[in-house]
Amino acid sequence: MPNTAKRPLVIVTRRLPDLVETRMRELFDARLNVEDKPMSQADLLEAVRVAEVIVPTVTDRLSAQVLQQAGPQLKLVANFGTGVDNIDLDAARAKGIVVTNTPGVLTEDTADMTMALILSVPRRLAEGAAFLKDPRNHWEGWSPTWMLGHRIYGKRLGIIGMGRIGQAVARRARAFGLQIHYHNRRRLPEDVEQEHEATYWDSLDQMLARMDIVSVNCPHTPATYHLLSARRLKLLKPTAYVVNTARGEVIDENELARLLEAGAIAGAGLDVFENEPAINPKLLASSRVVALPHMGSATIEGRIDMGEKVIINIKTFLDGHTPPDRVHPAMF
Ligand code: 8YV
Repeated sequence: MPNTAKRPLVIVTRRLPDLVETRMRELFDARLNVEDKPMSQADLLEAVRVAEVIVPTVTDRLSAQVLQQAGPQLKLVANFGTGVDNIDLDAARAKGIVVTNTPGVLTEDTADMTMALILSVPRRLAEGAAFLKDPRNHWEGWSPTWMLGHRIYGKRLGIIGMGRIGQAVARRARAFGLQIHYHNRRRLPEDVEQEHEATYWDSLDQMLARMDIVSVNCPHTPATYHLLSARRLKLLKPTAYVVNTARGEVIDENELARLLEAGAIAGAGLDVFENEPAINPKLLASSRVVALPHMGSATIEGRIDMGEKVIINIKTFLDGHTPPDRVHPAMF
């Protein structure tokens, strides 16, 4: 007897890996975005009016204004991504809409990208590669004082946000001989601190003034908006480097660009920006900056794992259980 039970309408806002989309089609009345054209505000409004489940990404703003217009049938927002700053969690809760995300499966990939930036910026990797690729340049061979960067081994790394990704960065950075320092909402348990040989700084100001490299690995929340404010960025040593693979909104991007242009900060490795996809042109023009288009978790394995987590969250919820990756506003 064919299963005629009406399948839930699941609207997926962006193109997902084939494997994931195929599975979704099998399980749900899945409305997919095969062109991968980002949804407009009007598309999002239409989606929340008809969908039982919506699967947004970082490019979809589910603001209070959008969620307030959601129909009574919308019960779950299953975010394709760990960061949920694209969703107004309080508005979702007020509408009785459950929100889930995809933590854990992109931790190692994002930590790898963070480490790649920590290694590449001080050593001017992108500059050297770009020099050879530019046909206008003529390399005359090795020189003792050319393209000199700064040593990474033995330097002080300050991690802001010592969650899954922050700790995965610490593991990698220790292997490169970096000293681990961190600032976090709460101090880590002693055994975890010891595991990372990490020094806790209750004062972010004091940590910033003493670090050689600062890595932003905290979520973007009202409390972390411009955590690296203009005032705090000025605390950094002129030889310091800033790396951000979390969210651009955590840093005052215009001030960072100004300080880099003035030579008051040595360099930056940025995978995220305050107003993506717009990027302060000074950052792109600066040879001190390695800028990447939000690729932190951009591995096929990672994106398939994220999709599978979304499917598990939806199925568990539809089966009447609490999804494994339910997000509570208090978590952020
Ligand atoms: C995602 C990310 O690819 O998970 C996150 O928070 O920033 C990226 O890994 C993006 O959010 C997709 O929505």
